[in-house]
Amino acid sequence: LNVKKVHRTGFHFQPPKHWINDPNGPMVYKGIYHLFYQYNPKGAVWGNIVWAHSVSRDLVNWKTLEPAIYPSKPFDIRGCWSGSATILPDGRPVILYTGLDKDAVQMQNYAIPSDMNDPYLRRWSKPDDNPLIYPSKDVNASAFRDPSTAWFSGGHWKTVIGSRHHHRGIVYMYRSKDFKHWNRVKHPFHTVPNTGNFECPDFFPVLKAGQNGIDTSAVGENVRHVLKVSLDETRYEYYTIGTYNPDKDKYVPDGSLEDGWGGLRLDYGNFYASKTFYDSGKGRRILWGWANESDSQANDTTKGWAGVQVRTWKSYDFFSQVDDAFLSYCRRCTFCQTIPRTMWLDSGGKQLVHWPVQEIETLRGNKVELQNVELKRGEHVEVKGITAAQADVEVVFAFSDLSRAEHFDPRWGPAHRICAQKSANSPGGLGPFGLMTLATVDFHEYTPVFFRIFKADNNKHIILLCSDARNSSHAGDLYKPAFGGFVNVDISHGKLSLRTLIDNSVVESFGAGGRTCITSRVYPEKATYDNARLFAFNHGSSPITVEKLSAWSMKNADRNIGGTI
Ligand code: DQQ
Repeated sequence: LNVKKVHRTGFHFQPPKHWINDPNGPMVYKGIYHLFYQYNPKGAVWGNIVWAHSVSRDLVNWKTLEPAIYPSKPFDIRGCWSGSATILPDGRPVILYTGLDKDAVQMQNYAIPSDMNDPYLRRWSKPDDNPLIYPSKDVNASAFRDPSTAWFSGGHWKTVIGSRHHHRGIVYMYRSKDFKHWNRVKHPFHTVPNTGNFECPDFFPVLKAGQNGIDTSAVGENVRHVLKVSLDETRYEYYTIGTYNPDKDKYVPDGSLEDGWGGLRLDYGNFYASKTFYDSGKGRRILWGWANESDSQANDTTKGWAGVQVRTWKSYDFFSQVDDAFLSYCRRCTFCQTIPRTMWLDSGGKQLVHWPVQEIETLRGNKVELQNVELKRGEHVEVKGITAAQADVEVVFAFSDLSRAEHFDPRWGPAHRICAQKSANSPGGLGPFGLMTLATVDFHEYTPVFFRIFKADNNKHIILLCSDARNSSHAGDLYKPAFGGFVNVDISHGKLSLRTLIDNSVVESFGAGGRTCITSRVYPEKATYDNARLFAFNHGSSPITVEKLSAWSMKNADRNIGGTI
């Protein structure tokens, strides 16, 4: 397999070797963070899935422990798939996960720590009264998985599970008085036609005001609720914000901004199977996502322009032998988790905002700054003096003439399609301007992250953020999509901010303070290590100013097998 060392990440979570996928059961217990994740201990492709286990005191440096949950019982002999952790009121953690029996029937099991005095919770046991939830006849037993963190309200524990009926996505809710005996709530908690399977549902409260998080069981006047699902077919995730009635167990999503199936994307790039947890020590909600190499039906539409040869995950059958089709899907198989993000409700109440956890800043090393650099049409400036292949960049762009924004035509279609049609090199009015990351000095390879500002018929401005991998690598047989998302932010003060974490094969960007996030996985051949450069650029006809740019070399995080934390 073509797993290249230069593409290993320096500070994104990645095991020393082999395949990883979904983050599972993240939690904090007695001051130690636990991250479990879907892992193949035997190879660099999906298969033999166990719950690998790592612990950390700062969400940055990790110690790898032995797998916590692996196939050993009739109720999980064919796989220990995704799930979540719940901290019970007396402080004990419980894991809910999906097990597959010998016939590949999917069911929900629980596991508890074998030794509560071990601060690392290395060993987990699966009590004999498993499975807790077996699929009833009217449930699709091959699409019944990924139990969420349970919450307690109205005298019951509740969890949601992803499923489908034919092509209709379904989130089921189950209720229990004692965490042992679970019954399905009659009405589906959420269901949408023509979506395909819902995976990894996550349901949690967010405070109406401020950036703090709140316990998963919180209800009341000061909170709204968020439901997120991962769509198996597109490999994208969507969320809605809505109102949850804990007595009737009904969730009613707001009719708000829509990118698809009535929801918004958490991240517009390589990001899947995400999961949040409440960090009780620091009072924040933290989001983990899997930075996969995904593909989507949506991206099929860009194929014509991009000439990218793509294959969908659909073509891979979980139960078949790994075949050529899969290997060509999994181009580099250097999957990792995104940087954990603190997440809160935007002050307008219509979307979530995320931002890399503050602790990641402890890896910042050498710093360089640019101030008030004007960039006229076609100009760029190099950010010298940092390790551009492994860096953290924060920049504020300023512009004065909003009248230069081009007219927006609604027929252009979704954001990613506009990013594919209007590349970083296609001159515009206001924009494209942004960062050229992982660039060779001659711009033969580069991954631009940039804004474009348009004006709609109603005189409102439309802001687009793109992260375009199409020129990221000379290697041919790669999935190199142009990703894009609209940014819902007021620009009347003439400024837009961007933060990008660059990590060898990851370009993880946060537009306008984390309102629109895009993660790109890229595999440059030449723009690696010291050959990678970083530039700020403007290809719009209107001049812009790099008001302030701060960039730091990023040190490696410690992700050792041994060691202490
Ligand atoms: N990955 C797990 C499933 C989940 C899927 C299997 C999402 O539990 O639905 O590895 O990536």
